[in-house]
Amino acid sequence: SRMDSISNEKQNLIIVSNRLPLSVKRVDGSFQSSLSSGGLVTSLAGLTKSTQFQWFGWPGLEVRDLGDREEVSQTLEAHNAIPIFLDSTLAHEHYNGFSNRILWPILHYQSGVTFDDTPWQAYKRVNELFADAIVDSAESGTLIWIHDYHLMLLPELLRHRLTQQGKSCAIGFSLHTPFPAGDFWRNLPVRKHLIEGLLSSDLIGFHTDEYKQNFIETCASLLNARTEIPNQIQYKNRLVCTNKFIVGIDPQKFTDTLQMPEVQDRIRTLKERYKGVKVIVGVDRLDHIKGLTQKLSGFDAFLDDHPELQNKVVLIQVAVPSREDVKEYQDLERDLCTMAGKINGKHGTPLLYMHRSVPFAELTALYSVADVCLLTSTRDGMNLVAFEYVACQKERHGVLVLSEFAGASSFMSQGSISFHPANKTEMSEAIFDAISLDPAQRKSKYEYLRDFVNENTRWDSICDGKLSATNTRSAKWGQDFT
Ligand code: GDG
Repeated sequence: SRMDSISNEKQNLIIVSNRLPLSVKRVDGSFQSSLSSGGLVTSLAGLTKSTQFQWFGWPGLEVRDLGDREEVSQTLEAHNAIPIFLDSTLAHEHYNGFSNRILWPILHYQSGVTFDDTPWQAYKRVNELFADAIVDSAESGTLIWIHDYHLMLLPELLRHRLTQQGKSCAIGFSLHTPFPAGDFWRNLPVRKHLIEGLLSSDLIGFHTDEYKQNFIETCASLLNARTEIPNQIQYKNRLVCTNKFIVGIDPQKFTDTLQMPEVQDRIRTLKERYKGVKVIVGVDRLDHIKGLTQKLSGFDAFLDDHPELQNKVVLIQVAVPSREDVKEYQDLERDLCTMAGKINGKHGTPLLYMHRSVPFAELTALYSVADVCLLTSTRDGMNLVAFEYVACQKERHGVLVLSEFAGASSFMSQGSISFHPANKTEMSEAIFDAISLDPAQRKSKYEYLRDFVNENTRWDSICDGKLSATNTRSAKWGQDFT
């Protein structure tokens, strides 16, 4: 039966994301690729064990010459990666122009976003080019799993092409951002196109029930879709399933790294350096949604409120460079630099602000020596740093201070201290509470979070389990309805 053939061990899977998990570089006239370190990459790496898959995406650089394109394709082939070539202006308008300057802020409830037709046309064009590139590689029965907001039109464009070729495939879509409440989504003039684009999927996955519910309500109000049955959307001749998938981490990777002798050395050095000092750690991409200006003002308020703690607290903040071609991100970086300087001038250098990325081993050492992890997102799909910190706290039982606006907060609030990121007083109190907890309270919070992180590794919850199972089912519905 169809069920049996789909549960076969080696299943055909196509993964699609805007960027490939490998970065390609031109070195002395030839091309080299290296694995990127982003969250999506690590999360899907384990799939190779159970699944035969191809990964489609933009290789991150412009390649014009046909011979060069051939060479890049061959370099990537060894990693099952298939490049979709885009010229640099188009790629820039799609990625920075529409995806990051218009769509991303709206998904994260930022107001004052101005719409512009040129980047929108580029967004459509890139989604079409992706559909063209993928359709020929898919066979009936292949699962196609599309990731994130750069490709919201792709399910519809792909479905259309697949149908033309007489192919029946299940399409899954995972959104890695929040989905805003109905009325906010109206700020986007092309809102209908994007929702219709998504509704050619069989299954749409969200990080939390709230995002899922917002999406369902938007479908009902904007498109008159039928939504009486929980988790399902009926639109035109399609039945679309939605669900919540807890995107997690592989905690073992962190505990293994912490065991390495050089990491142990590093931990000893850091412990020595910060003897008698409470260490607060923050790790964020330099992005407005992470609430970094709020974090620095909250920390400033905390230091004002507690002069007795001068020289007894340090905030180590890693702000990883991100989207540096976008003006709003350049402005944010400048503001943060100024704020960091003021805080250090005023309070005797309690802040170590790093505008760079740190190697993975160093990251785990930092997590491990920190008494507190402070995450201040104004909105955030999930926030995996919260998970990673917990994975490194087996010995210290450090405290997670987590903004109520991070998706992770809807699962972790019981084991953490939550606060409103725009409220400086609340943030200051939350930090103080965190460093004042007694060992028994810390232990019980830690154990709650540890269990949550260990129960929600990506592999159990998404790939091996729910997504393929639900996809199988909705693939069948897809057939019933077409
Ligand atoms: C998006 C959504 C959602 C960071 N700095 C360094 C470094 N990192 C790694 C972290 C973590 C990852 O980057 C960041 O993941 P987050 O989930 O915290 O945040 P976003 O990048 O905004 O991710 C988010 C996620 O997608 C997944 O769906 O949770 O809400 O915004 O893994 O460790 N890694 C290294 N050096 C660094 O300096 N090695």
